[in-house]
Amino acid sequence: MNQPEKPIYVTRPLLPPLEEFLPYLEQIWESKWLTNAGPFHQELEKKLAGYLGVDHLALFANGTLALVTALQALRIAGEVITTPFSFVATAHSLLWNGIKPVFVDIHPETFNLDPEKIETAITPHTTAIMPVHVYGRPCDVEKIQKIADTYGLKVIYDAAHAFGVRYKGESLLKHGDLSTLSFHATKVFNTFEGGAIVCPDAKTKKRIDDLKNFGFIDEVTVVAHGINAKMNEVQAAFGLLQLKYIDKAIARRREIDAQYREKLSSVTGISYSPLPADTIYNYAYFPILIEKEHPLLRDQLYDKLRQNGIFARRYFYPLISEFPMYRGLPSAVPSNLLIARKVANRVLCLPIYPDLENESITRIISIIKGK
Ligand code: T4K
Repeated sequence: MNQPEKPIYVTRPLLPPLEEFLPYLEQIWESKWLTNAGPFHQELEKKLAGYLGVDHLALFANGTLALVTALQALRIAGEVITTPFSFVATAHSLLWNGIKPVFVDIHPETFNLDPEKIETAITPHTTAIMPVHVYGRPCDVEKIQKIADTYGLKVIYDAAHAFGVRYKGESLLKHGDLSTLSFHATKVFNTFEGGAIVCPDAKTKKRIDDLKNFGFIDEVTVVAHGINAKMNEVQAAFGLLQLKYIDKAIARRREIDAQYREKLSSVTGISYSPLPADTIYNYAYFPILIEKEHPLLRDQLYDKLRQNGIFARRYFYPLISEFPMYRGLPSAVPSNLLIARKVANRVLCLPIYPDLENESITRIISIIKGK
């Protein structure tokens, strides 16, 4: 077994030079303003809204709290239609709000919620749809909005993977009633931990800002059982610094994506979706499917890569609907989620991050090719 000197992980965080971060820390020490909508927080909200091309954005301590608060902000209750093919936080945010998730199958090419299957899952208790732009690839936002309009439903996009993605000339994050982002260490843009809600108007942002601060609207008035979901000044300062490097980082991701596409195109038993149409993509993940024609099963290839120090990941296996708190739901029955099951059993996300070296890509490809 050839163990490389350094392991290659599915991702590594974008970290600008440390010396460039120190002046931000000095400012924080000087001002003694550590959290609660401090100056770096305010600046990052403005700069990110500008960079992403959205009207309003509220920062959060992490993406999960952004999801939980987005649901609370719109007073979503009853049943919400969502995808089983996501990180577990998507559905957990529903349970945290006392909402029943209703799982609908995914589309075989985009791996996103299949709009053709949404309508049959709507009941008198349905209040919203929570789709996920999985791997940063746009959902069928037009069809989803049409269904939402017809049935009077809200749409909250879990856009945790969709930082910077543009669709048909504008930010993907402008679709739906709200979109949430994650700035976790493993994401295209990170603030160590962090997240945001993108919203269309100042009134909604005010409500969201109140909810992330325990529901206070002034020193003595609490209007809702809000939570503490505030981003602190160290996180926000890091975000400001990282924003300076983000275009370069995404450009390198694009090169890596192109190398995988080129080098894997002739490999028997490996398939991958084309780049999304009408989209400026962020190359957040590089998922491949290990088809029957490949000499190894998905888990055998996963193990073989690990034995060689390459830590590809099976995002998103198992399906959310298979976890104990979800598997008893009627919509979690395997026969309802055939495509999602097939994808979850075959998918493998290959390493992709700005510092990934070309030699590492060559090495990963040769293992997949069985050399
Ligand atoms: N919605 C969706 C669709 C999401 O994907 C997520 C999070 C959320 C909502 C919730 O957002 P947050 O509340 O997390 O902001 C990771 C992340 O923890 C999670 O944020 C992410 N999705 C999910 C897809 O992936 P793990 O358990 O796979 O992470 P972990 O610790 O195994 O890290 C993966 C690899 O990344 C490591 O092998 C090495 C590298 N890494 C990781 C960390 C944490 C580093 O190099 N440095 C690091 O600090 O969940």
